[in-house]
Amino acid sequence: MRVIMLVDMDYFFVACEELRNKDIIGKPTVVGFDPKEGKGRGVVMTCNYEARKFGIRSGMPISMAYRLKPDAIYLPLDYDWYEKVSKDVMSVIKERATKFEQVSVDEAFIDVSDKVTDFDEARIYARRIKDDIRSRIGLPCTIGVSYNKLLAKMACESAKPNGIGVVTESEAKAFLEGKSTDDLYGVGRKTKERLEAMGYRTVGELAKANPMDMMEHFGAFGIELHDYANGIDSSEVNENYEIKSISREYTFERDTSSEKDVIGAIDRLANEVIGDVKKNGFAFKVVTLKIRYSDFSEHLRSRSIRYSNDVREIMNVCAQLYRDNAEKERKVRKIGVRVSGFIKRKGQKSMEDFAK
Ligand code: DCP
Ligand code: CA
Ligand code: CA
Repeated sequence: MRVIMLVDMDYFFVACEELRNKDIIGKPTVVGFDPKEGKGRGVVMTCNYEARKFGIRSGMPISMAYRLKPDAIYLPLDYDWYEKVSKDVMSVIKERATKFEQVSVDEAFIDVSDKVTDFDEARIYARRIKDDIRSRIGLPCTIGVSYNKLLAKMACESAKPNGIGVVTESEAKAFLEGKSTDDLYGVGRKTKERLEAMGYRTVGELAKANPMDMMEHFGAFGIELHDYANGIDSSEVNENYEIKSISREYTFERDTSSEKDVIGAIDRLANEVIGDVKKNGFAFKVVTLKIRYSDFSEHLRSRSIRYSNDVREIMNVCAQLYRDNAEKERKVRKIGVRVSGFIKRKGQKSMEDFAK
């Protein structure tokens, strides 16, 4: 039996603000762009449930939120703080998981199949995780529990806020039946409209669709949708693997003692390395040069710098390391350039794109 959970923090950014400012607890609070007395541009990133009572929602123009509740508390975004809290939350969740997959700042899937024997135990286990997060971090969350990711996510949505939602195999059909199609993973406004045009309004109706029909309209995604509607999702909780370093090596055709050759190789390698660094949205803190001599002995030299994603930084540090450390009388066979000590650079996050 598989037991999958989705842990999602409640009203996350505002909850983070509450952690460091007890005065706002219980009062309608919005995190987002400055409303400037209703003239502000930009959107609401999130708001607490008190603010939601007035109709305020994530993604809504901040000016509209202001019209709905001008005397709510409006706070600016502080990603650094939310990310710090997020890290702490994730490490608490991870401790209880066999497999762990973070899906956003405030949300993670875990596989706990080998921690419990049935869904009664799973509910108790979820309660323990919830209590851990409450007592160690001080924040509320909601946990969805089921036998696959799709239903764990949906169970979580239904149990918000501050809840635990369990959907067992025997409950799945009834749970799904009345849901709207856009409650299914991957169904947005457009797909929902297309499904409606085909006569499917609820998940229950979609479950009875002819899979071939779905295939014709949506391709492989159609089959997936039909599976989802029937509570079928075999995807695994994927452990996020973390990139620790990025490196490239170059072996000279003929061993060399020419500084010009070595620096030239360093520059080319640095250019390749920086491509991967940027693709991942990283900045690095450590630069390492590896030198292998013709007798196969190897020397590694590293230097810590201020966070950077500048190719010239790699070139300069490596050139310096080479000049300071290389044994000039020996011939070099191979050169390696490596960067490590990453942080994700800002401006690479989808939520910031969303904020623009
Ligand atoms: N967020 C964002 N951009 C979005 C949606 C959300 O930057 N389009 C941010 C603000 C949220 C956080 O991510 O606090 C988590 O998003 P959720 O969708 O999980 O929403 P909340 O945690 O705010 O509320 P809920 O209690 O409904 O989960
Ligand atoms: Ca959340
Ligand atoms: Ca979330």
